[in-house]
Amino acid sequence: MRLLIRRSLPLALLLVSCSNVNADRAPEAKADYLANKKVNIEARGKVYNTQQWSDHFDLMDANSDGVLTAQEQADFDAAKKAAAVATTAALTASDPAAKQASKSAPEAIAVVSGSRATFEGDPATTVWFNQPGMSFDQSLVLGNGRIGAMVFGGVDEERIVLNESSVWSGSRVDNDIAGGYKHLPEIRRLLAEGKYNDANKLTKKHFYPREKPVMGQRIGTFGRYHNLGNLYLKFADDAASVEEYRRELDLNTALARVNYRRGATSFTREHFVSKSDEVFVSRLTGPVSFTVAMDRAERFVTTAEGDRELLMTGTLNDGKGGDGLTYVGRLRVVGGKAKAEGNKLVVSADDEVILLFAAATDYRGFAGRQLADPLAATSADLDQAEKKSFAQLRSAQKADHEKYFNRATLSLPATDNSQLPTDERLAKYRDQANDPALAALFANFGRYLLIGSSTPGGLPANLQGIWADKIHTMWNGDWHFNINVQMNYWPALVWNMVELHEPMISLIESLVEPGQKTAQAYYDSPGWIAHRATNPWGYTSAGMMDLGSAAWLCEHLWEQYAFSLDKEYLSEVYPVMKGSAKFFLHNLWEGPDNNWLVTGPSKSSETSGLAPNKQRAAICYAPTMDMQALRQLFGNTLRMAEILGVDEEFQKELKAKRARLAPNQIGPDGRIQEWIKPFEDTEPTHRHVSPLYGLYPYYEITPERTPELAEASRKFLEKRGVGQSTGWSNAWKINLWARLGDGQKSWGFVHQMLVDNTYDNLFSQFRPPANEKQKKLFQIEANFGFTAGVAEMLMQSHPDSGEIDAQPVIRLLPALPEQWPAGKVTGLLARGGFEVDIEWANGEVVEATIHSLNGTPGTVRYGDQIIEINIEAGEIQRLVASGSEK
Ligand code: FUC
Repeated sequence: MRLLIRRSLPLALLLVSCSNVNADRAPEAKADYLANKKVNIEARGKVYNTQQWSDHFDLMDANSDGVLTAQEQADFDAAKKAAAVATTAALTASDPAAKQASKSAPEAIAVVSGSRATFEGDPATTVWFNQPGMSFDQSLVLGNGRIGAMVFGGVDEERIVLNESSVWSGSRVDNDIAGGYKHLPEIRRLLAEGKYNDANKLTKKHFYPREKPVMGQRIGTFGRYHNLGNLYLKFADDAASVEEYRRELDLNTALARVNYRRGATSFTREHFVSKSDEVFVSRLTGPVSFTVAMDRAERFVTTAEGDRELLMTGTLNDGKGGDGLTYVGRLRVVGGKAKAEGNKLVVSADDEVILLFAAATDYRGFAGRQLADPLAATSADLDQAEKKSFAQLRSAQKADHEKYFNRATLSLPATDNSQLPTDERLAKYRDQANDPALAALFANFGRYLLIGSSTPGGLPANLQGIWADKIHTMWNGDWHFNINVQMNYWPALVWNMVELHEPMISLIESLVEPGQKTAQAYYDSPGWIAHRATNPWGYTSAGMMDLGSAAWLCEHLWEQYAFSLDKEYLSEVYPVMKGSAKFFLHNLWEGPDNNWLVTGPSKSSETSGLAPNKQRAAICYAPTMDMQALRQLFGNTLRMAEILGVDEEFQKELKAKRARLAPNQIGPDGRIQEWIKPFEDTEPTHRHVSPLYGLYPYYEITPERTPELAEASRKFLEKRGVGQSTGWSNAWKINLWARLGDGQKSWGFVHQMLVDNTYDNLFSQFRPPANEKQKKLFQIEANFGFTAGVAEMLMQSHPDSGEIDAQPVIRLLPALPEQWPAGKVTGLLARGGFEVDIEWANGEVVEATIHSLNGTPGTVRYGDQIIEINIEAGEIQRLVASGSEK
């Protein structure tokens, strides 16, 4: 079908009828996740049972090379023992508050009987349940970018998990150990000679920090993101059975609502977190009578402040044996009657009562509220909020949320399955029910979560966004940047939430100062560098050696400009970009192959190749991803300098060295090579797909301009496997297959994620439940990667190549799977300053509108049709299918 060009105001878009679609199951057979991993581990000459594998896996990721040293193994065993002792102690503790906090999950089991509530709402924007949640992964998730709440909705007892984005232990310390550079020539010589074992040892010895991130029970100076606490509402006993229970989250307005009837009485509870007013608000309607309490698992005191306020406060571990950051959670009862009883409040009301909750810390760092006195600040927040009516609070919060959420929409065909409560809907979907709208819901949920966990001026979304129910968050709930934090921000630009990308930019800027010290200390180098993971304390030290990940961060600096064309912003971030480029320019060396310039010691994220001499190239030189990320970094830095008209000499250096970087290579088996030589994979189905960085998120590999490399990427991706993997790995693969233009393969991973990587409340699950004994784990980046992937299937706007002057191309429906024959997406942002709406039916565009934001010329591609766009800022170009002309 050809598209015809119509310039005018857009007509009202047709509604697409949502007929049942014949969806086949994913064409791929499910690989046995665990078996794969076992193979991977055994390929290293080790034998692990399932439990050991699971434990090993957790620890391995804190490591730089995937091998446990005796010391690490001993630390881990000790930590496990300590954890067991601590748990037993908590369970037998006589302090009722500690007991309360320790039993967390089973808390909210409630008997809900009688008639069921039925579906009302949009299946692409409603998360709902017929019963209370039993654990955080069944809760309704709320957030204002800083304060988070997870609502369980119990009828006898409501538990709400509370979060605040700066609740971090640890402290700022100098972790660098100077002098590694003295050994760089030797390490590089060993690498060039293929003596990987020796290079590995020497790197480990000279490139380590005073203290690296620790996991388990011990808190080091790196610190950890923690749960803030729990809020409990214990309702007065009522023997009447619960009818018409419904617990619902409306993604359009960010309101959580719990409704039910007991006997003749109806109860409603509404919850939201307001950005404008910096408070979490709950309104309870109906004759209510309940006790309010707050606790957390450690380091807290809760006291009643008068009859209407509860104050929970404490000081976190600084990781050096002292007190670190101070946090405060303060709750106020507005309306009804309230009376303090010990450290609880007893509340009752005939019609309604409102709870306001404020939270703050005294964290003062690169982002966040920068408060000296969180006690005073939370009081002031509550005083301010109390002056407003519920309706005023709600309308301000709704506007804050809609500002971002309504900029884009997505709908895919709904079916009978789409009408079910979300947990049943997922279960039936797993059992082969057809439900394209479920993918739309999951994608919309990613947009929702980004609004909830990111706010301009705030800290960026961490490994769990801002939502943690535990003190010991996995991987410290930090900012890992060898995939995770970048993936968190993949949907921000394309889904039209440019402002929410800002916390990511500040995170990168925050690394410059400590990263300059790190560059000096370890590399005797100008510029700045950081190594794979960071925290609010400016951690940049060596130890985790996948160097390319720091260059990867800088992609975000450029992309923000590519979408917004904001020159003022560009001059602000150019020095950051330049600092990173300077580091890498200084540290490139001429490797033994073809005079190519290479990085090293470095690694291809968290995996290693087996060299012909049977040595493992864990620490290596010129892993493919590094080279791709450097071509991108140098290219983008060059473009910035050109646009700003600065640094001519530096531009020349960048151009010259960029041309000499080791190129992408295709191995003898036809796959893109992960290392500079065609080493054997030690982990053929490893979750990282590092050498495909050049395909997505970067775009130096495209089917149009580099078809051989695109084909080699396809082969690489196929060998990495199509079955179960970590959430983020599957999410990345949605995007990669979309870039290869293969909608069916992308859909296979969409499907895989909905089957394997999704909790009932739609949080993404890191590990598939391949084995009951494996610990489940929530990591949020897969939510975001999924949302970005769905956009990538429907519209892409990257240039066709990594050439410096390559221009963006808007591709309509580049990877549409047959399972989504009809649908509508609006408000997607395209590079070059365009907003794009697409409506399609029978797998073809019915109408697309391209809205120019700043009058730049653009190119649209639909199949083999190329359409040049030349309109003024604010104008709209309609493209309608021939035959459906209006
Ligand atoms: C990276 C990944 C791990 C995990 C961790 C938080 O290191 O390789 O799988 O997601 O980040």
